Amino acid sequence: MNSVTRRYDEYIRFPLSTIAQRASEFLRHMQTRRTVRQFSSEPIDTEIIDDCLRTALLAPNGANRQPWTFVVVENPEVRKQIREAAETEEREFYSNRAPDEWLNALAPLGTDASKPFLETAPVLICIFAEAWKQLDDGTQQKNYYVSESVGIASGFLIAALHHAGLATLTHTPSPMKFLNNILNRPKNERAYLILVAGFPESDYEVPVITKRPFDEVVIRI
Ligand code: IYR
Repeated sequence: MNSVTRRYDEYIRFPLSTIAQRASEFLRHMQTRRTVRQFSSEPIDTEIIDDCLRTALLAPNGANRQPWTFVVVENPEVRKQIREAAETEEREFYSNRAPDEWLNALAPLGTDASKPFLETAPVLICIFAEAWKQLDDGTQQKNYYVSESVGIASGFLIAALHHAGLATLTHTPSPMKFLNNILNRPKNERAYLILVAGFPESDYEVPVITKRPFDEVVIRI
């Protein structure tokens, strides 16, 4: 086999009782995660966001190409531009593009075209998926499982931010091409997700939702 390997010596083998305890503690912690749509403007230290991003960069991904770029936007002027462009797309989505079926599906969430959190939250992490790389010899190198890889990294990032004690919102205005223009990203990168991060506004309320029953979605054979 044409590979270079080394001993995996970071792996920690816990006692079985510890493994069970850790699994249930993590579950209990993740059960407290909710998507937040109203953020306070309280700032977050750069180092905290950077550590959460370092966690995201550890995600498993296709052929270890790490086909992603995370643009951290704190600058109020840039956030204003992003809000304006996103709301333009969203107004079009809510009033024309979205079929009634889709609008009905969103009704319980109470969302609309107004996206003030893009300016109030202290941090927007704009995540780009890299379809291919431009090599020095001028050729293009394809990346693999790009959506899957970036989705997994985004999941790591959401879990890391929640674990740290911060709230997030996955925001996907569609189309998101405007992000390439505002943030000056090259054409081999596709805007994938805006992850809004910060602290929930005080007395923030969440939609009452339920999760599908475990036995309906987990099948053991
Ligand atoms: N992007 C729109 C609409 C929207 C779509 C889905 I699917 C959601 O789960 C929530 C919102 C918006 O952000 O309002």
